[in-house]
Amino acid sequence: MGKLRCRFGEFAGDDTLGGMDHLVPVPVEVRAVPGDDFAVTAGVGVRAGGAAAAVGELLAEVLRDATGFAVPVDEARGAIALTIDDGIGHPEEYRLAVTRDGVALTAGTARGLFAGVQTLRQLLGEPWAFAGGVVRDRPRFAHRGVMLDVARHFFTVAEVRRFIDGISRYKINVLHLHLTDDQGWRIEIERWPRLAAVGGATQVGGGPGGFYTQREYRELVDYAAARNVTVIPEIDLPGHVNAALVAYPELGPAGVAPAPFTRHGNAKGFSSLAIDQEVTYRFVDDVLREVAALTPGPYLHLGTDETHATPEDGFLAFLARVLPMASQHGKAVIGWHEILRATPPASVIPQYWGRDSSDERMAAAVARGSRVVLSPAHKVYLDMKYDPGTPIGFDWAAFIEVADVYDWDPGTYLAGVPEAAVHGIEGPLWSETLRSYRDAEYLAFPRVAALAELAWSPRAKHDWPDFARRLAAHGPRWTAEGVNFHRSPQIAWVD
Ligand code: TNX
Repeated sequence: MGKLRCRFGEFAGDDTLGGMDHLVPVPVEVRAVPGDDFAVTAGVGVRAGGAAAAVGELLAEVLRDATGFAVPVDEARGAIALTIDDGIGHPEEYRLAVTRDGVALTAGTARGLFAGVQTLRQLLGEPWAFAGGVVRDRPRFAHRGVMLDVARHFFTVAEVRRFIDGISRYKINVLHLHLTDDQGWRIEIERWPRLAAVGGATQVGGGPGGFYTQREYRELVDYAAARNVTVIPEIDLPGHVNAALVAYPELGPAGVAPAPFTRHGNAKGFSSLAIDQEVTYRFVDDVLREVAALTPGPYLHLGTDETHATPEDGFLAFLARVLPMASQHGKAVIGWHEILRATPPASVIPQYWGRDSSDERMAAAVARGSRVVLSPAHKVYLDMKYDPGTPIGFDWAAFIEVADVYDWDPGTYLAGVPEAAVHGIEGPLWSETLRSYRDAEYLAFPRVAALAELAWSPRAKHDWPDFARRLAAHGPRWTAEGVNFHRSPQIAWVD
């Protein structure tokens, strides 16, 4: 079989789809071996045991859905073999070999196997076969993130799961959930039940809002973990707290309940916790304790952006008390780069959302030993419009087309922040202008694929025309899955 058809369509000519030539993100090394495809037939099985079993089961489910075959998972037999090899040092590295005799996927950990399975999925064509060849792959950056703002617009557990499915296909491994803001509080806190019950009942535009019970949240975190996605919960402090003040007025400087806030407008950074009241610190400690207990991942995100309603000395005093609380609850802290005003310890990761290519505080933090996450707003803010015709989204940072996301180098972007200091990159999807989950998909795809390649693939493989050509083959996959993606005019989409 020389030529494969993608499972989502038939393609004439030499531009074969669904093969080694259309992988996104592009692997470190990939070599197609035409004619050495592995035919997937009714008797196919997955060989996976021990730490590989769960990933093997995920792969089997994918194959069952696509082919209707039984696809058993067994630790001793099956032509598609998933193997853990302790000799592979990097936790997300994998090696894949597809020949007419079978598929061999090897990695040092289940996380590496999961990454390899995502590659394998892109190799599946119809009639059912995996394209022949070999891949050797590992990520450039450890943190490959997307942020979803569930505060301005609430997304259900089912929607967030679907989002996790969509981003993990591209080896995104961090989902930062912006759980609290002026317009809504989305996570149940047992000690402060009105946060969710009252503070969760609003959103932009005045809809019903919503929140996750602790049980739902835990299930979401587990679902993500099974797909090598670490959830980073953000509790935005000490500003962006109007919803919390509606629920508990004693937490605010005025001590009286403000009106619920359901607009977006320009009114950013208008709310603040009462910095000089003890109740504020009991509240923060309780919230961080409960959220930390729900969080297997190492990080809590404490926000700290746009604290225009908090006096500067109060902001510094607040962080001096709150940063140690996060450590007491066993977590490292990420904050928007404004957190650097407090000169935090080097373990704190600043997330840079500025648009400048130099920032003194970022450079100084790196000089002190900090690692950083880069989210320059004019490159990776997924809530920016693609172009003036985009019906949703903002444009305050830029219009951001696919090529804009792709065309920068995180390793050289910020003065004084070398590649080794870059923990990773992240695309925030703020949701003020979103009306539905379909809107979220429209803004995320295909830009997430560009972000993912920038974060995963080595700089030496960076090549816009080649990326655009490979990306074109992903349109039919999104179409088949009902993903509402933007048909960017920069891409010669295949139908
Ligand atoms: C700025 S960037 C914000 C968010 C808004 C976003 C809209 C940052 C840390 N704060 O509160 O949702 O702009 O684009």
